[in-house]
Amino acid sequence: MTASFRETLHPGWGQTFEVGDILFELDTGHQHLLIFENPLFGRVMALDGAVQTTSRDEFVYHETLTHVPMFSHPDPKRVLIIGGGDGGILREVVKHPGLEQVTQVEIDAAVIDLCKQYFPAHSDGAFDHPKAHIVIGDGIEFVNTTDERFDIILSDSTDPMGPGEVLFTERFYQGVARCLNPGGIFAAQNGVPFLQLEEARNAHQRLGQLFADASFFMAAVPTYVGGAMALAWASDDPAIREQLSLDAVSQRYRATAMQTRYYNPAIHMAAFALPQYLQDACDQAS
Ligand code: AG3
Repeated sequence: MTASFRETLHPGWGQTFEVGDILFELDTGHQHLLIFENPLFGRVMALDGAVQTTSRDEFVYHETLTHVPMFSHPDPKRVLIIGGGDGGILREVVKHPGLEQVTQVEIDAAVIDLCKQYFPAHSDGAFDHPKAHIVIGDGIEFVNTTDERFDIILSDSTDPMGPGEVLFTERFYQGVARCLNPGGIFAAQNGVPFLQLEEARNAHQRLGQLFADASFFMAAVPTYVGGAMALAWASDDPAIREQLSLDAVSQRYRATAMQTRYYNPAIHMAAFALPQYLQDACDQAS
């Protein structure tokens, strides 16, 4: 019999992976971490029974979460990443030539070490990039105490359970608001709203109290099953999103000459279109 892994993130229903070699299994003290091989998705990492990343489809998520905010901003120089221990977001952030500094705050050093070893293409050397500054620490503490200010803050967290839970609280969002520069943009993993509508509603309601503009953008990540994933968006200036043009995005994208596999300017503009059930949940929440 072949071994299998069944995701337990959504009660009553879950995707199943055939498990080839188990490469790593550990209780990190923060969470239960499992890395295994699957014939279709390559290497798969799960934390506490929820799929976090696979080598085959990670680019969809990392490119969208990074480049939609980065190319919406006219000139992002200072970036903060919360979580994101596999380095996929960091890899995409350092592709932006105008970047001056990126700080990443990850609570679990073990995740970074293991991902360097088992998912080297995720970070692709970015942890050693001269503009990258890695802090092992608590993201919520960091945003509430740092003197630094950022143009873009990206939260690449687990779902709101276990260590990721605090990254969906008012206190975290308040910290984000406090260290975002004027015109800055916050973006965050927010689950698949078809199955996790409450999480979208909560985030929207909390962010809406702190930011003039709170919304979502979307991407269909194959292994984040249950429909397209919602990525939270917040900024103090609604015009950044509402008046963004395809021309501006295309110009910024072309100027970097970067290679992407999912992201492009048309995807960028389309990502802001929300299904009506999510739009309605936002309207009720605000
Ligand atoms: N970040 C997002 C995992 C979320 C999975 N959630 C879900 N399917 N509802 C994982 C780390 C990627 N760098």
